[in-house]
Amino acid sequence: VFSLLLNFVIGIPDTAKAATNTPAILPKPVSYTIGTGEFVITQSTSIYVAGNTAEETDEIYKIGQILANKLNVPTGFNISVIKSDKPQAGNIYLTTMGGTSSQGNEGYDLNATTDKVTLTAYKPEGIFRGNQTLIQLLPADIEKSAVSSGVQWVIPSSTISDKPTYSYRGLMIDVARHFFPVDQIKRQIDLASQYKINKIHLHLTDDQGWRIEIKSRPDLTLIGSTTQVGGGAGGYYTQDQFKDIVNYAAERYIEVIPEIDMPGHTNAALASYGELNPDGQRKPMRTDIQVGYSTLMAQSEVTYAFVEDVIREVATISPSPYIHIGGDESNSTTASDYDYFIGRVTNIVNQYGKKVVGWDPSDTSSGTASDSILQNWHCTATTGTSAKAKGMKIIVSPANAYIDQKYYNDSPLGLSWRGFINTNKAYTWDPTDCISGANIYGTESTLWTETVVTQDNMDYLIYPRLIANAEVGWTSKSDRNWDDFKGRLIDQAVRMQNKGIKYFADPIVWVP
Ligand code: TNX
Repeated sequence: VFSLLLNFVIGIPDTAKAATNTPAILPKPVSYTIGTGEFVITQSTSIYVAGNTAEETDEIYKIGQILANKLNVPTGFNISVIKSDKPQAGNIYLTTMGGTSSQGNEGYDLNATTDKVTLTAYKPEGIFRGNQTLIQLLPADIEKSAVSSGVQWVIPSSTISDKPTYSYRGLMIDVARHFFPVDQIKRQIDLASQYKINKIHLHLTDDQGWRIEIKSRPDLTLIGSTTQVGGGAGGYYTQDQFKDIVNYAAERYIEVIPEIDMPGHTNAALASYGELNPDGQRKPMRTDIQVGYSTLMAQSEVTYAFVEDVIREVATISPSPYIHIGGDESNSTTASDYDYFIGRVTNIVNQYGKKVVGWDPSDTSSGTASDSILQNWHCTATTGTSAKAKGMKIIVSPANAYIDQKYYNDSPLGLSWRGFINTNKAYTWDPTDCISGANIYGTESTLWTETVVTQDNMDYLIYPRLIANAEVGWTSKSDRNWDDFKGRLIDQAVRMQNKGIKYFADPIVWVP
């Protein structure tokens, strides 16, 4: 009562107070109880790490360093990481010792007392996910990129047990329509990891641009990368830059899935190599946003020699078990050519030791392998039925996950062919709405970038909708509730600001 009165007198709004007393965790954990008292991080706090093997300890040590770096910036402390399974009072302890297989790869248990903070997981990956929760338990200033003095770095006594509902929770970034430099992609990966996103799908090629160096096919980047939607300069990632992105993501326990979109969405390739066209002539590059006009020649061996060069090199630089082969909107490919093409390319991908992901209707091809994954984006009654019958895993990307669409009619950015997707729409759905009774691997939010030019544009469309989608993938349907989510998202505003995210203050959440 006294503190309420004090807040009233000095004018701290109730919401600000709620934010410090009841940390708003996004996505919502399986269970969370707050106890009495709190743990305080001070300049003498260390992070203790211990794994079941020396190798695992080394891995957790690196995760501890990422956490220490994060904490040291706003606190101004010099928190260090210590390899030891005997944590002293006053410290944070990250360990897989005592973790159980029931936690799965990403699950964790977090126990904070006045004495210490203990995070236990079955795998180091679970510790990384748990650290994101730990950070959300601290005051919002923990997200600042400069020292914030006078803050008490408290973690309320907490008992949290958590693990995800779906094991694939992805974000696709289209770097073909507009190109984004490595640092901007890394920044989005880092931000997404804080909401426990664990897959980044890079849409590397499309009609308007080819964005990945292929050494055996230099014209793909010499010619095919040189422009983008609207006629800007475009660009591409060298293979070393791509590997750099992959490593950066891997440090955050995020898998990067590269996409080479085929047989449609291939104008940049057709513009780079004349031999890929029926008349042997290079197509002009295009900077408009039409879809469905381009195709590789499904009946030409020249095509498959090209595809093999590309897949071979991508397979070499990409550690993911998957290569996404596109397969969407091949409106200029006949049905039988499409059927044949998907089968041929599936074989090539498999020969290079990778499995296929494809947009619907790639699952309908007679050549689709049962260990291929379907990305079901239409989510109609018929899309995905082949995949289901073949026992394929399915990633769902319904309109609710189309974060390239406008929020509202008057949104300055975004397309609108799938409707307006405000934050409520991005939250109130379930993967089983897309397809039921199937083997759903998880969800993916898609940032197509026809209207996205700058980093701020990306932030605007991604946030807060990615947070909503992330909770749909992580938290079970029965634990999800719009009003509860909205309350936690309201608290998240100051954190997003502190992180430097130029999010859209959706009026359905932040009442103007
Ligand atoms: C359709 S969705 C596409 C993309 C466009 C998007 C625009 C899908 C698999 N293909 O080529 O960028 O619409 O929203």
